[in-house]
Amino acid sequence: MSLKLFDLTGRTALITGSSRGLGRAFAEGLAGAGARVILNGVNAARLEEAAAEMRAEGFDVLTAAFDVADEAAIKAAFERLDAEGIEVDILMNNAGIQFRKPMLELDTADWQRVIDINLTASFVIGREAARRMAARGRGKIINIGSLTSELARATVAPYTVAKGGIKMLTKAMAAEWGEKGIQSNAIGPGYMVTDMNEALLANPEFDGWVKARTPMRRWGLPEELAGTAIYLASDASNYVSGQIIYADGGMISVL
Ligand code: GCO
Repeated sequence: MSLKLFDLTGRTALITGSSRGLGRAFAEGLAGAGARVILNGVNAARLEEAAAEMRAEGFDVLTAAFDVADEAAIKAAFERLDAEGIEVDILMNNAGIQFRKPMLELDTADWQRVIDINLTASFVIGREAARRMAARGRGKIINIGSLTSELARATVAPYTVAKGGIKMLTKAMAAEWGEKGIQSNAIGPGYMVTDMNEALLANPEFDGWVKARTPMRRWGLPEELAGTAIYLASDASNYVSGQIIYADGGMISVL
């Protein structure tokens, strides 16, 4: 079996929320496998900075600054790509936020914001990309789930509901778009060393819980997710659809 199956040369990947954290690691991974990457974020200056750093590594990088919770901005971004003749072969719906508060104290506006960014955005951006992929008869969509796609943890209800929804959205996309040549899969990161988890990492009790609860006894590093992304973005996964692959040090598989 040839490693060429994992080669992304000639493919273009849009990764939402990719100026830093997991999104940046995904972009570095796909670019390292040969893809041209389109970085996305809300902050245009930070995006250009990330793009410049990756171009300095020799990667082919474009940017598309838009808020994933803004449907009009999403449509405009895809129309700009159309006008520039840029085809999105691979979409990674990575952008996400966390909001930790017990439900009894949670405002509906905070709940809705997490759902809009962590779930609805993946549908809206997925639909825009899939309309164009379907016209070409091929495409790869990779959504980002979580351990909370399967299990709940107190204080993160909207995130949990959104990530549970991502697992099923991934399957719904597979159900409807398989016949159009589109594979839809997801990655479920475990506890990763990211800005989003800074407060948890700094909490010795929580840190200890993660290490005790995870068979590999440690937090994951963003770059450790890149291989799974390359697999799901490449021809190596051409008959894989509707799946969620957990990269969590074994956490979700043990009691
Ligand atoms: C939390 C964390 C988690 C992780 C990850 C685990 O508050 O428990 O933020 O949600 O980020 O999603 O899979």
